[in-house]
Amino acid sequence: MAMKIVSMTATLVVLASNVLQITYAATYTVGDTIGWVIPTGYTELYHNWTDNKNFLVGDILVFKFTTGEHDVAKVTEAAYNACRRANTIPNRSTGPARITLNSIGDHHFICTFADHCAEGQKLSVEVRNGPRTAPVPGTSHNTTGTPPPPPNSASSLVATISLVFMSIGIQIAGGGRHFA
Ligand SMILES: *[C@@H]1O[C@H](CO)[C@@H](O)[C@H](O)[C@H]1NC(C)=O
Ligand SMILES: *[C@@H]1O[C@H](CO)[C@@H](O)[C@H](O)[C@H]1NC(C)=O
Ligand SMILES: *[C@@H]1O[C@H](CO)[C@@H](O)[C@H](O)[C@H]1NC(C)=O
Ligand SMILES: [Cu+2]
Repeated sequence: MAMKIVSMTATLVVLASNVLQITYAATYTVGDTIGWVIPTGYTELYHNWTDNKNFLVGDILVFKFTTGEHDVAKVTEAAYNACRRANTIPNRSTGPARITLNSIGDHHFICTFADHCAEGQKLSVEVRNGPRTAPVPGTSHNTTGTPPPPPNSASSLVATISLVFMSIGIQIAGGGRHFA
């Protein structure tokens, strides 16, 4: 009997940890509806866009731009500060471009066209350790682990509860034979 309880507990722990392992990689559209352009009005557009946002390892930046009019180059902090674009090979020349933030630290991006960077088409984000365990409101996500619940969460709750009871039933039904 004690073994049966251990076994049931193990099943519940496995089920619970599947739920806890969900991660949410946030997908941010740089500049939101403005996209990746030469800012008009004020040069701090992309600096201000990062305000109140958390960037974690695994998150994705989407740079929306017209191919042939802009690009995205990941550069050093020095190149970012000086808008140095000589010998800079753009990482992405086709819009829209998705770049996954795959390491901790500051990540710097510029557009290498003409004086676009000097006019404010530059972005610096500080990336902290992930993974993200809750979705960010107002952004889309790629989830890993248990699939995201369908729109009707009542039916997914019922499904989860029946799964738990099914597993307990299997453990009880099968328990006797293990110790025969
Ligand atoms: C951008 O941020 C700076 C510093 O926080 C602030 O002074 C400025 O007003 C902001 N600009 C806009 C247009 O929100
Ligand atoms: C961008 O390109 C440089 C080389 O030009 C490379 O070292 C770097 O890993 C690339 N980064 C991304 C995010 O693609
Ligand atoms: C995230 O989802 C998009 C489609 O919504 C897909 O194109 C992309 O490959 C996914 N990325 C990862 C890391 O799963
Ligand atoms: Cu540009």
